Amino acid sequence: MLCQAICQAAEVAGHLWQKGWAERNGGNLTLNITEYADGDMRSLPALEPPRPIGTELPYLKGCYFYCKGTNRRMRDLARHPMENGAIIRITEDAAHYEIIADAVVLPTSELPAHLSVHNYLIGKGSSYKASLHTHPTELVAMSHHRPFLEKDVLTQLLWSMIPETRAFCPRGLGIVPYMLPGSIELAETTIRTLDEGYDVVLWEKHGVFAIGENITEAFDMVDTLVKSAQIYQDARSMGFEPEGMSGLQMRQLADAFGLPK
Ligand code: 2HA
Ligand code: ZN
Repeated sequence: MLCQAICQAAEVAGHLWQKGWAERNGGNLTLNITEYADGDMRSLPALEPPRPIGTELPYLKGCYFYCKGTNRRMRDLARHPMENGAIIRITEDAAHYEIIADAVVLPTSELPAHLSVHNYLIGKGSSYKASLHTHPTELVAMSHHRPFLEKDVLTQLLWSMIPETRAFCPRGLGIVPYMLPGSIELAETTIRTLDEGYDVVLWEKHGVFAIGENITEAFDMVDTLVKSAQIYQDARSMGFEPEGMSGLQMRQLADAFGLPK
């Protein structure tokens, strides 16, 4: 089962590269794999002394995560997930992690955001186990336009481009103002925005952060939003403002499929 989760991460990493959302070492992903931590995994020694997370995350005490390595490429992780990622264990003080397998590959630079989000998810009793950060070109481009950064403007616009986006990204797209990549501030603002009810948030002029039961689900929501962004941009480049589905059409869709909001 652990292999399956990591294979799924490798498959998604390949999609990210193919989509053009993962230039160089861009993006990162983490999986909460604590449910697969059997006696053998729990008895693995740390490969080096514990490192600070930079914050204390009480719900993560003794948890296990698969993390993409910092400076590692998604296209490499797709083929060699254990050489471009690592399994870490959170120590008893809930403020440090130790790398236990397979090799000393330092986790992603966005570790504070990823682990803080996992801590938040466990704290609220969520069954979500995966978090994904990537750089989808069309969505990042749209984040450079101030009017799109008003609350739920992009959600409504992207939902209205094609019924699938309303149906398969039913919680919309939250907005996080530009903040230093890798910072605790970015992690905390991401959590506050997810807590408003979103499963995907847009990091202004940087990328998106998505959560899901598994990494494929997180990827699919981003993919659906990007499809809408592409339809919008194609229409604009053909010289017209797309009409979009009406409010009534979207409400009918929400009623028919029992969608939230
Ligand atoms: O991991 O995308 O935000 C590289 C990044 C940092
Ligand atoms: Zn990034």
